[in-house]
Amino acid sequence: MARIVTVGAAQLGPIARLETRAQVVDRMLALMSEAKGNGCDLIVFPELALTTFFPRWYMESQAEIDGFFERAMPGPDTQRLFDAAQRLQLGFYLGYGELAEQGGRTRRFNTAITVDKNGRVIGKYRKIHLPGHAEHEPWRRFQHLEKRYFEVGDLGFPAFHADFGSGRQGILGMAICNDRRWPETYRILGLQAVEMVLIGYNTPVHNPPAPEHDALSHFHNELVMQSGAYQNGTWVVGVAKAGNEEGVEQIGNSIIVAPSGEIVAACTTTGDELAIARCDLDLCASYKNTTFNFARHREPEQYRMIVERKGAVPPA
Ligand code: CDV
Repeated sequence: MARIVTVGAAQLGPIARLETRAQVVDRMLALMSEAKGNGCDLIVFPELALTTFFPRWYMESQAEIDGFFERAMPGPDTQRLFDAAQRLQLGFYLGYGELAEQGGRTRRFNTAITVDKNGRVIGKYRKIHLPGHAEHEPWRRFQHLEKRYFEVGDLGFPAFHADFGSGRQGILGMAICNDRRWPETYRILGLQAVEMVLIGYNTPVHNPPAPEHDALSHFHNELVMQSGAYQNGTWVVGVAKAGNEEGVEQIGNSIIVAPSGEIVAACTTTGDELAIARCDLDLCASYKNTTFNFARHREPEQYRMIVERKGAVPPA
């Protein structure tokens, strides 16, 4: 039986700084209902989906910063998402700021979880590639202080099994925003035979250190996810928090990419929107067993020699 999994890319439009978690969860529940009505098995929300993208502001008060983090998952505001998953028999990916008490200290991560249709967390990932800066940089139109507010994720890139029912099992992986620009993200998951990579993001159109890239923001968004999908024979679902959020224009361009590298579904607005695709997980094998048959064609020994040499061959 074909392993067809119907997936919804649940893009969110802007979230205002004063918008409450409860208001955002209401918007997410509306997208979950729509997804269910369209036969979805899984819905993917953006990075830091429960609040505005707070790293755009320099804040000194730890209490204010911590107001953007979740201390429990599910917590009082997010329990409704888990209940809806069970009621609708619909899994979801959710990005959020995680505040964890670990080893006697408080740690903060940019985190994503995947929850199955029984409301059980089946995968957890903490963002590894943190972009931006750690100190206030007043020359920027807006800040990008992920290096200040989060620690580098400590869970690696774990692939995990998901059961969609009716004999449809698959191997999923997660990444968050800037991770999608790095080939290592997909390759590490590819080496674990991943069949679908779920990615939420918040990407401003304007890149303060390199404004010459602004006009290419959609092209680069598609380029990295399409090549990551093709080169690893996997589906990729990339979902934006989009639109003008607190004066910062963010790209939408949420897409679902097939293992061929082709975009098979896309959002066309910068608001709350669902793009849906029927994803045949068996299509991955056509790439994993041929062009990207790692066991047959990868040459890790050769790569190691190049890495150990640390740079180009010295001039003769
Ligand atoms: N949230 C992000 O990781 N955003 C980055 C921006 C700063 C370029 C991104 O790669 O989209």
